[in-house]
Amino acid sequence: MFKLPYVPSADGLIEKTFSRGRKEAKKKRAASPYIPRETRKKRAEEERVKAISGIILGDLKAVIKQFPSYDQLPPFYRELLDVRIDKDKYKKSLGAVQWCVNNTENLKNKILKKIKYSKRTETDKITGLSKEFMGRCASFIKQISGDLDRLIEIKETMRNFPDIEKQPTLVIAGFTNVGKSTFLRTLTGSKVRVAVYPFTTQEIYIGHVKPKYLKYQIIDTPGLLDRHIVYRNKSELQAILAMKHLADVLLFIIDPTGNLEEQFSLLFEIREKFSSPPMIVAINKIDLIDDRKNLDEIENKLLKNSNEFKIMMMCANDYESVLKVFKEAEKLF
Ligand SMILES: Nc1nc2c(ncn2[C@@H]2O[C@H](COP(=O)(O)OP(=O)(O)O)[C@@H](O)[C@H]2O)c(=O)[nH]1
Ligand SMILES: [Mg+2]
Repeated sequence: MFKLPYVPSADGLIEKTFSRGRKEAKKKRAASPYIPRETRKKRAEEERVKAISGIILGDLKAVIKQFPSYDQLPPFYRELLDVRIDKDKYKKSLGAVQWCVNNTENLKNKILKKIKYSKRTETDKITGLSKEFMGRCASFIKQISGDLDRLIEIKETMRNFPDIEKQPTLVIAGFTNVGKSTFLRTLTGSKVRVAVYPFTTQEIYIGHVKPKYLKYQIIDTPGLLDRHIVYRNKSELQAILAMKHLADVLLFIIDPTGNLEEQFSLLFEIREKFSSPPMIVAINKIDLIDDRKNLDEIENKLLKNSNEFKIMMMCANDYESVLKVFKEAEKLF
């Protein structure tokens, strides 16, 4: 995923710059006993200004450069971030950091010039310039304190984003116990990865298959796509929306031994929410159905309601059967 920069807090940054400034100035003052004391003092203050500005500019430019800009984020992540933060504030905070960089840079040039053109005997004036620089830099940093805190918070939020790759993705939906996990396990083997979904208690499960050249990502989202939307809180809704950006193909699994009315109504709701990706409906657990007529009935009911999806029969425990469903899905990517 994206690499996130180190973001200092305002207090931390001030502390770090001043102590580095002190250290560099001390080195210069101690440089050589053969250089006149005033000259060493002047060089020391120059060095202090350079060290302080070097750290402020270095740290803050890295923040600006490495922080992903909101508009560049993949839509999936943007959707997730929207739950937590206001995007205008995100942009404003990055702008504020830039403002601090510009001010520090201008002030550094001005102060260094003034020190340079001071006589070395004007030690009070030089000390004053250096103090002025420190005071004003600290004030710049304090003014963006809230922005730095916000960026730290955004960074923490992003750090917890599920690490989802940009690959053709099949998302599995359907009621609990219909066989979603079984399907994922049978198809992708034991290397199913768990990712924690931000802002919800949900975990999502990610597996991969590579039938030929392309690698596909299969995602099982227990707790997200197994209930009606009306029961959702805001975070869950957002997570569902985010899923929408990820899904290239949807697989809706039905358990013919379960409550069909409920399952159908969830199916149509998800069909409506996820209007764009093509969808396959798999009627699972056919090994438990003795009478083939029952399956035909289910199929007919589905077809009567919509012809927007392909309907398949499967047994999620059986690899051949699961693979057949996946091959059908593969045609839709
Ligand atoms: N007989 C039979 N049982 C199945 C089939 N698929 C799943 N199951 C069982 O149904 C139960 C629920 O499956 P699971 O994959 O955990 O459902 P999920 O809640 O949708 O993830 C488990 O006990 C599975 O072993 C199937 O095709 N046939
Ligand atoms: Mg499951």
